[in-house]
Amino acid sequence: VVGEAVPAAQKSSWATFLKSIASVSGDLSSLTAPPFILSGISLTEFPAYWCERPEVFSSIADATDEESRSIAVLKWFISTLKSQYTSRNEKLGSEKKPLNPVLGEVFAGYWPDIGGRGQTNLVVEQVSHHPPITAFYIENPSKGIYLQGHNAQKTSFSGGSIIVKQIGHAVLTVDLPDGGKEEFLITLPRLRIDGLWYGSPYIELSETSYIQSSTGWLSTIEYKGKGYFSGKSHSFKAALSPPGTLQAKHVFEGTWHQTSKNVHTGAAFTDVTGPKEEVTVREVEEQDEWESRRLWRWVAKGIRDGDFETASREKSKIENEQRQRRKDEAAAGTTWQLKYFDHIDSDPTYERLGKLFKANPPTEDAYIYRHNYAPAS
Ligand code: HCR
Repeated sequence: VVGEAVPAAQKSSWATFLKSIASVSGDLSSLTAPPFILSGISLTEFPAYWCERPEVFSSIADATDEESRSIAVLKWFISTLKSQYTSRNEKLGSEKKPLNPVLGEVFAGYWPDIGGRGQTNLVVEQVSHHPPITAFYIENPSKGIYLQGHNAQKTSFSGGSIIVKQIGHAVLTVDLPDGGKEEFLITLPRLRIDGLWYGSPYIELSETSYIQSSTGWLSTIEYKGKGYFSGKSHSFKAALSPPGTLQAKHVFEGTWHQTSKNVHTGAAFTDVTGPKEEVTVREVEEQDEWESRRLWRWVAKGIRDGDFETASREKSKIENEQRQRRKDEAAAGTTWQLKYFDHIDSDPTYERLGKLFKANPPTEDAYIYRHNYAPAS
C-alpha cells in the first residue's frame, strides 16, 4: 500500500510516478509528479545553500596558515550540508521535486555585511536545460574568498531509493596576504532519496567526497546513515591529511545537520543547530523576467495555494515559450548565449588538484564566471 503521507486522491499517480522513476534512469527533471510532491522553488535557488552561514564562510579568511585554512574550509563545507540536504524537509515537510529551470534562468542575491564579515554575493545561471546544469559564483570580495562551481545530477533507482550521483565540482579560491592564492577543489557527495514509498522523501548522503587544497592538505569525508559510525542518520567522518601522506592529522566526526567534534581532542567542530540566514533577493517586481522568482511566480503561487490547474497552465506557458525560442534559434542558425559564464571543456584546476587524490573522473568541464554581474549593495 502506498504510504500515509500521500493524499488519497494522488496515491495512484504517486505509484505511477515511482514506477516511472524505476524505469527512467538519468534525468528525473522532466517526469510528471503528483501535485503533493511539487515545490515552487527552482533548482537555480539551491546554490544559495552554500552560504546560509555567511560568517563561517567569511571566517576562512581569518586562518593564518595552510593547515588552519584547510580546517576552516572543511568546517564551512560541513556547515553547508544541513541547508543543502534538509532544508526542504524543514520548510515543506519532506523533500520535494523542485522546478526544472529554463535555459538562461538567473538567481542572484547577497548576504549583507554584518559585524565586519563583508558582503557575500551570489549569481546563478542555468547553463543547460537538458540535461539540467546549474552554474554558480559566490564571492566575499572584501575577505578575498571566491567559490565557483556547477552541478548536474544522474539518477538511478535501487532498492526502493533514488540514487543521485552529482556531476560537477566547485573550486574555492582564497586570496593570501602575500598576494598569492590558495585553491580548494571540492567534490560533491552522492545522495540517496529514501522514504519514497511513504510519500515523504528525505536525503541521506553516502560514500565519500573530497576537498583538495593546492597546498596538498586533503580532507576525505565519509558519509553514513543510521547504523554506521555513531548509528545516527546524517553522520560523517572527515580525515584531514597533510601533503604527501594519507595519514590523518585531524579527524572530525558527528552529524552534519547538528554538531561534530575533533575526535582526538574532543573540541567542538561544527554546530549548525542555530539559525541560518537566507539570501537577500530583490522584490519580484524589481526583478527582470529571467530571474527565477519572477519567471516562476504564478506557478509557485499555484502550488502554494493548492491551485494546481493554474500552476500547470502557467508552467506550460513557460515551457511552450522555451520550445518556440529553441525553434526560432534553430531556424536562424543561432544558439543561446550564456550571460554570466563561459563553458570550458576541461577545467585545469580540477585536473591539477584532482591528480593529487586520483579524482574520478580525472577531468571535468567547468563554467567560468565572467565577472559581469553588478551585485546589489
Ligand atoms: C535530486 C534533487 C535535485 C538536485 C538537488 C541538489 C543535488 C542540487 C544541488 C544542491 O547543492 C544540493 C541538492 C540538494 C537536493 O537534495 C537535490 C534534490 C533532491 C530531490 C531532487 C530530485 C530531482 C527530485 C526527485 C523527486 C522526488 C522528491 C520524488
